[in-house]
Amino acid sequence: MKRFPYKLKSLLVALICLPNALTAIADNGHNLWLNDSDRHTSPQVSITGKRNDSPTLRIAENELKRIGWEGATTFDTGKRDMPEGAYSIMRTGGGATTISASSPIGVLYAVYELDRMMRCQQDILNINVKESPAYRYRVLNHWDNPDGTIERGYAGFSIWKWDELPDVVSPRYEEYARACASVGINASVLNNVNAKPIILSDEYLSKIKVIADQFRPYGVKVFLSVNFASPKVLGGLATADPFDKEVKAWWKAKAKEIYSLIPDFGGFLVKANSEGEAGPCDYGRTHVDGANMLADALRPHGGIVMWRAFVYAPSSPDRVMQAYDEFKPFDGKFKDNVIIQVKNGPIDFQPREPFSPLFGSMPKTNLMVEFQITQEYLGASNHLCYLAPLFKETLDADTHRMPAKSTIKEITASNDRLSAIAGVANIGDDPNWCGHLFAQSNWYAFGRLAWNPDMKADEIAAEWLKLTLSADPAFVSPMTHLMMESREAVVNYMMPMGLHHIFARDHHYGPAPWFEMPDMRRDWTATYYHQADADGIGFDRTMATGSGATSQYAEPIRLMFENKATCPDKYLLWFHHVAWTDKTQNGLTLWEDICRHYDKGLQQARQFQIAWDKMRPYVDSEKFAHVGDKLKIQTHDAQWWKDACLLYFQSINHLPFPDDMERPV
Ligand code: GCW
Repeated sequence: MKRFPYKLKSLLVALICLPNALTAIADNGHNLWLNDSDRHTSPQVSITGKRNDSPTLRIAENELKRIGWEGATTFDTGKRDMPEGAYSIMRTGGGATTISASSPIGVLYAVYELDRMMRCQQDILNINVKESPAYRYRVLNHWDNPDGTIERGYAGFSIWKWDELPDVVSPRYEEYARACASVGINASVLNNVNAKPIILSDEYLSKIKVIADQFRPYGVKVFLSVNFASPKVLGGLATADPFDKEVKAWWKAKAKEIYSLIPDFGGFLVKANSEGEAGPCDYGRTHVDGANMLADALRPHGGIVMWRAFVYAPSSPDRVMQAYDEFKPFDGKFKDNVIIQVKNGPIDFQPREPFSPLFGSMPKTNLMVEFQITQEYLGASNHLCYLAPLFKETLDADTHRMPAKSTIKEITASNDRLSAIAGVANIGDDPNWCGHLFAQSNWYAFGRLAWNPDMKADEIAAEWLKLTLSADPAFVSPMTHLMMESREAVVNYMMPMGLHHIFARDHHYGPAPWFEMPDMRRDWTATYYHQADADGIGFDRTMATGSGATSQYAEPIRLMFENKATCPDKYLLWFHHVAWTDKTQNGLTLWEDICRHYDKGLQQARQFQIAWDKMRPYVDSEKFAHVGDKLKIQTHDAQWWKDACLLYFQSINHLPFPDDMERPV
């Protein structure tokens, strides 16, 4: 028998494998939720209104072709009465489409909306949509350093290639801006809030200009984090005192220089007098003095200052109280182009925190929420943890500070004044951008909620799944369910019932509830936060017997938190020191309830693996294996968390585990 020619055989193998190989290349997650498959058509696009030479409109036209839109389409950019970014889309009976907006970016947003509608299989024959963004600035904060590393980044190195810029322009700059625009994100702070002065040097500004040029057609404004000591370190001045004439002049000149390169530059983000960073308090001045000085420098150019309220000092008797105590007295004192950036909770992006009491407490001050999209305290890019439920928990929380409209989203999303919302990005140079494929959903969800905080978390999850993986209901339904459960699962196996900050020091990944060191700041140890002893566990923050942090909330919340019987179990150990044998709202003893939560979290992680394993038919093999592998790590870690925490707490209370619970191993 003639031997099968070797070359022909390899060719056949290659041909058989080629489609898979191509899928693998195309499907490594690089495209995010923007499926770039070939759906080209040639809709007839006509442009009315001004600026028909706009690069943004050209992109909108190309995107319309890419998504396969059909029929005559009009871009009308003459609608003066619409806020920036807002748009309307009209189409009746499958005929012509009219997209109206006040400026080109609204048109581009509308085209991405059409893409979403098509791929989520909504009715596109009859469309009558009007959309307007809730927040004026929808911001990603990158904690990227000039050396290419990312603080709390879990998806590789920075996508900003400082050593190549300005000569080499990575295609990722445009891809990033496009992804942001597709969900309405319109601002990007390129560098870490722990800012190095060098970012304002001529050398770096010329690089930043190139990035800004790439972002501009997609409506994404560049912002920079600035180091308050820059006039000294970079400018060679003797001081960075905000009252010093030369310092003021230095910032004014710097602002002018930046705007000459980047005319639509957004402004500065500042972390001052926090975790060792420089600030106005170094010179006996206040946060108001520092922020207003920078605001004056930016005002002639239309820039804003986002000034962070993340402050805590070892001298504070209770870390959760400090931002409120320090900032509330400044209400009404900041200039109107300053906005105070407040983390969602009073500590630091924990798996669960009550909302920061600053929201609603400074009615004469612009205030914005800062979320963390990167999962510093939620399993990094190893754990599947869909964050929209966490974001919603804050946005929907009612502060009871105003007679009406007192939820955090209502307070912060006002249209009458400067409004913004920020998320610390989870983006790096990994091929799939975010390390974990499902972590892309958190970038997506942040953008969607920044546009419309009334959207539901499950609605966004389903949308993301359809756009990114498969629109098959047999996939979307169980996976939406899994995503919706995932954050609670993480809370259960890490820090249930109001426990917080019992992480291992520095990396914040694994458990270390036992962590303390003789000469260390108390608020950097874990035992400070859980306060477990033979009798009970939890931080007493009541006014009656504890630190009094409950006093920072308005009635009736203050009373609800203050009273052990009415404090929701999910915040119980945040506000109360509770006896191990006390009964919780579940009717269990506290110890039993804690055990059950940890065990439930572990069982949930196991169920996620089982659910995912059934999804093989709907997902390409590379993504299927990637997510499966990550879920293995997650389940392993869930067991680690449960065992470490329960065995440690048991070493303190000496109580038995509930009979019917799986023992720590
Ligand atoms: O959560 C802490 C992080 C720091 C971070 C800081 C902040 C950028 O552990 O890495 O620094 O918060 O938000 O400023």
